Amino acid sequence: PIGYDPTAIEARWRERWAERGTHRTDIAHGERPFYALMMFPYPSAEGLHVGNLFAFTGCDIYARFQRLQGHTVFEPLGYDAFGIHSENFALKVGRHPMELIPSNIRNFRRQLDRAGLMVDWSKSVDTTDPNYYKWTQWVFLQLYKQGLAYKKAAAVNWCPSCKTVLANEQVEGGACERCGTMVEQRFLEQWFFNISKYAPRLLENLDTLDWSATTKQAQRNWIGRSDGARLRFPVLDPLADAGSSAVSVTAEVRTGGTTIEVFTTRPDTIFGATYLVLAPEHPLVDALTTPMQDGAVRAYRARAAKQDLVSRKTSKEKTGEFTGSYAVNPATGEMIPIWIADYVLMEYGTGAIMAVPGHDERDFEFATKFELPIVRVVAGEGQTAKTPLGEAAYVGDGVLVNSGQFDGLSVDEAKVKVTAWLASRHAGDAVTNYRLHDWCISRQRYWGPPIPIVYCDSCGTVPVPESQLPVLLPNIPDFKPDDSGISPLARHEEWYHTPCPQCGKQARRETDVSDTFLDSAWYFLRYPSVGRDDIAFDAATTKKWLPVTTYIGGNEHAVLHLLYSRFITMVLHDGGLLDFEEPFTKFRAHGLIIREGAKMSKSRGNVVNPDEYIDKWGADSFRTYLMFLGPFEEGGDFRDSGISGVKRFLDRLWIAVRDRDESAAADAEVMRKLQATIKKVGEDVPALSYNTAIAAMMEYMNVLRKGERTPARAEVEPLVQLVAPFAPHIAEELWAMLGHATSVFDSRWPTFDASLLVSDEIELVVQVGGKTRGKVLVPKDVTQDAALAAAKADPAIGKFITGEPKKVILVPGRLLNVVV
Ligand code: ANZ
Ligand code: ZN
Repeated sequence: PIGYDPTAIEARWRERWAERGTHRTDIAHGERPFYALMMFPYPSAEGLHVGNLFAFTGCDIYARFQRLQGHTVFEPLGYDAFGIHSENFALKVGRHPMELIPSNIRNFRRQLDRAGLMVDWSKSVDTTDPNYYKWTQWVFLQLYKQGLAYKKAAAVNWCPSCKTVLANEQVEGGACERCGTMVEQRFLEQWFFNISKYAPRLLENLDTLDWSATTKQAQRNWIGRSDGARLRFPVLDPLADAGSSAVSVTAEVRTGGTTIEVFTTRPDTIFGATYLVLAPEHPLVDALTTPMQDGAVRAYRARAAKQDLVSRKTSKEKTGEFTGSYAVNPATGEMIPIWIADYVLMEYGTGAIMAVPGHDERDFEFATKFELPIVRVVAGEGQTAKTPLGEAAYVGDGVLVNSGQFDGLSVDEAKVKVTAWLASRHAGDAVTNYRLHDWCISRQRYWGPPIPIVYCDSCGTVPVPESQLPVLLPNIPDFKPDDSGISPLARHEEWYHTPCPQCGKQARRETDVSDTFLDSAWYFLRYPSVGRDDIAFDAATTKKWLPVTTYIGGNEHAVLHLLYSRFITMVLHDGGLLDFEEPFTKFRAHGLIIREGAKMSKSRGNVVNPDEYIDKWGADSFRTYLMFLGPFEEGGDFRDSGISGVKRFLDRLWIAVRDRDESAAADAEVMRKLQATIKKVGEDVPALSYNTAIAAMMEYMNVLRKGERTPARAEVEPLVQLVAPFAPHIAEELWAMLGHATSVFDSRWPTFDASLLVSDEIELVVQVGGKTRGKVLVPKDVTQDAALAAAKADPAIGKFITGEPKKVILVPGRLLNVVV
């Protein structure tokens, strides 16, 4: 027999695990708790994707390894099954999500079971289960109680095809990320969570977290802290001064009392602010627009209102309109025109800017197009106050010029001094601004938890009392969204008519459902407490198991999901419900599997169906192969050919254990290699360097089976434990074959004898033309050619080996002599 048959072995072990409860975590009593969390999947109709399996396997290996280290490991998994993905799919295939999603979940579960994950299925969650979303609604109420949930009318990105609001990050180049339709702007009354209030804390806490550096950076960028100033520009009485040329005025005398506040990160450039720009939606626009400019301003605002926010930020060609009014630059005392333009966004800062065309690229383009004055106020290396700006703004560092008493100060000094000066004149204050917007959680869709709010004519907005949760999502046939912008639930009087929880009079339920990101912003709190129907999460259990020890997931969730989860955790902490404020102590982002150089996707037709591979090769080979594709945090290229090599490795392992000689003494050389392998795998696995760990085990196998020798028991037994996290079924089989009655995962990771760890590498002295030029590190049994190659590759030595050497002499273990 040349190999083993995974089909029979794997099915048998899965049954045994289920019977013995091998994967059940003793939540109440387990010692040294270790919470290994993986991002839960959305149960798509296509079933499990290799990308899912790559991620889950990577987490599973980590978790199994921690169990072998003596931790009580909790590895839960569930389904993120609400939301637009599921709903759109249901619409596409003409089925109801309430019927479709459970069947998707069953199929997912079947596939997941075959992957051999150490998941404790007794603690699973399905976000569409009323027993789960009851608590999602409860989370909403906690925010409401703390004054962090509010309703406001807001401009939103609206996809006319998906008929829903999109977050900015769901808009790509002005089009809907899902369907490609051009996005419009609409005004809708929506529920928001005040996450921006938490921006400073969300930013500062990042320093305390052990997370992938790229993920932390993505969060920092998203939160987007800017230090700057709010400066106030008095508006001139429009009727008194419209049309006159720029002259010095005394602000106090001629202003009508209105001021325009701008946010700037460059207060040092205020002497170069030659005009102001307001966002077209700015509330002062109507008051500022003179009768002469009224028609043009109206037309411009109407056009801007149709555009989506993303293309407004990115579009190259500058457009705008003059309001007809002027303000006073508080530094120069000059009157400067007030414009509106769509490159200024209402959502950021104050919705108004001071334009400094000399030193800001966008302002430069705008001023050039509309022939507005451009003044230099910063001079870089070799420049003076008089150096013309030429074709572009000067955005570099330097010293101030044309800036009165501040001339000669560096940009950084001037930022502080100019702000202080303006503050002393009541014209501004230093402020820190954050890009982070409040989180819009309303969705005018069907497939989500109804927002637990009732509107009553007498009592106003009334939160649904906790005792009345869940607000059940009704089963309605007409769940399809339409153009009206209101939720499908708003068509069902029989559902939304409800007695007011306060006064009992007839009232109306909120008909929007909440964002799927809310479902996933707290699911990790629920897992350990699944089964407790009286509470979202049990205090003692939570104290024991949380924060999550290690979280593994995709970098596509680096920003939103992880940020929202952190926010919700902080809010619950502030409400006295949690004693920690960061949910994920350690987070690692896994890489992506690509195929033939392209991301796997259905549209490219290059999706790998894991079922086929598992049928043919077994889950153990498939898992190990996935981990062998490349560094786990980088991912790799999936090729059909590679898996046979991994299967061969497991075959050889099986044969080695089966054919071992129980009475043979272990070979010293093999045992030395084994020590090195135990050490390496034990270091690589916790570092998620799975591919190198597998390579090390394969290398050991070559030593073990050199010349088809029969191994001794001591040479193979620890190897079975090393392989176990990767290939759990065969490891259990072999562990039993070695005479153990209990699971290999209840054994302890093998230790190694450091005294046996001799280095296989030596330092070789290299002489070139009779002179010693350095040393190279080479394998003990290096060949002359390989030693020469190593010498050439060393820059300090290689530079002396010019041309073909006349002669090369290797003194093994000591010296390489190159005659040139
Ligand atoms: C004057 C100035 C001079 C600026 C200069 C830049 C360079 P960050 O760093 O991203 O925070 N700005 C402020 N609010 C804006 C809005 N609502 N829409 C569009 N742009 C806005 O950017 C801050 C800078 O972006 C601010 O500093 C402002 O332009 C602009 F040489 O003010 B600055
Ligand atoms: Zn009422």
